[in-house]
Amino acid sequence: MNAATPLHPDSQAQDLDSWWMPFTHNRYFKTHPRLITGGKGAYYTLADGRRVFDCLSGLWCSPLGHSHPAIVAAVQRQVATLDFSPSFQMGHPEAFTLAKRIATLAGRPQDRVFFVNSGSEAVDTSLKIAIAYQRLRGEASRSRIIGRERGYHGVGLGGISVGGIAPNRKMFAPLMIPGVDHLPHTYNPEHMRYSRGQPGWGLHLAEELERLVALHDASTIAAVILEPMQGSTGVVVPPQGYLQRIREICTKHGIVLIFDEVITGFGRLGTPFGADFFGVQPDLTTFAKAVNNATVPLGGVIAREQIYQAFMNGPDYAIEFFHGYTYSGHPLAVAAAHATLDVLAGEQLIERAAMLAPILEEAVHSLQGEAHVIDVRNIGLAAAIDLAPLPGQPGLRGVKVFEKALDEGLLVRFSGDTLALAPPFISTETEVRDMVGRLRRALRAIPVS
Ligand code: PXG
Repeated sequence: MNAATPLHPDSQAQDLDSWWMPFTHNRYFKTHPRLITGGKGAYYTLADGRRVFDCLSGLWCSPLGHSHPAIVAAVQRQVATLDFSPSFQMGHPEAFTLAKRIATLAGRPQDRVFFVNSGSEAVDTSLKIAIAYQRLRGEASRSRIIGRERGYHGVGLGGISVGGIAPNRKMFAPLMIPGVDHLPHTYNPEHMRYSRGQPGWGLHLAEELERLVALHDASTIAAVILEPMQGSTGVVVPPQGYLQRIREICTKHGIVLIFDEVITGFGRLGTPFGADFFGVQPDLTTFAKAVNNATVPLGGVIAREQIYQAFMNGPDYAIEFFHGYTYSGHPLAVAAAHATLDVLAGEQLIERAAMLAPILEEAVHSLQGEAHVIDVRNIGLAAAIDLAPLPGQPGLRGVKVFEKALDEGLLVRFSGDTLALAPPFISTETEVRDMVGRLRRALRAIPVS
């Protein structure tokens, strides 16, 4: 910084150059800035004073709304009591109780929870646990991981290797972990356009896992990682019976099944985890985001008791798993998570998400037939709308609808020409219906070509 650089951010409010923003069209953004300056409940305040409804609960992560008083108070208390404590060879009491609460919420109180700081770290941690577990049980030849096309598992080197979104992978091909293969994704517009909830078509795609086992041999496969519902790619919902069949095949062949529940964990489908919604239990579960309403970065992996026990060998003074982060179990993140779980239970917000789900379904499917709309999908309190791309300019329609929606008082998420909706659990029925009504107006305001 030179002497002429203003120190106070307000004095250079227009200078947006320095922050290289993540997953953002930086050049367009910096000529069309969109700044958020406040958040309260289900609404954000923009720099120009406008109040907008938060249609994606932040980035799928703030279902209790922003600055929930109970969470604010818990974090304030914690920062004044213990701001940081080392988690290598030391621990603070609330992290242990939080781990038990999370395992219990998952319906597997004996399972163990490893804390990290993000979904990406949770995914890479789960892959390490799976590979190490196979080795510890005498199956070191199982080094291969199976992901799925269109899957999003964060941006770590493990996560992009098992993920299935080409732009996230193509630049980094030399860094990919070797031996990964992918299941086909399950989206097929011909067979499932405008389906509500789980499509009836597509169960046969689970048999592709048997085909990969036949190709590579089970003795080389450590784990399969899937999002129970593919969120980032645009709410791609598994066909009926699909996850059950994947579970059966994994069990039959000794393959660890990992559910990436970074989006589906903590109530998004109206059940504590996606595993509960679909009635299929994995061996490892990743989580992040809503675990503490995104107030302080926190993620983790829930591991089956038997997987944890496989690591517990050798002398008891030796470290069993050479992995962890400075901020694993950070006191502020943990305090925010306890408060979040208190509110989720006390205000029955998971039940509320389940109650709002059919209202969202009804509302969002009423967009069928509107200009630009080519598909609508939904499950739990989540939905996606595919828009017809502008000829030769994929992604531009999404930007245009996003901007019009902002004028209508909505912050929607667009990714390419797909819009995603995942409103806060605290939303009212009227707000959910109104969100779709405003989106309809935004769609109608966009020229057809
Ligand atoms: N797994 C899944 C299933 C995710 O959805 C991650 C891992 C990575 O989490 P972190 O905390 O490292 O970002 C995610 C993240 C969107 C959107 O608009 C989705 C995510 C992140 C940002 C935006 O769909 N998912």
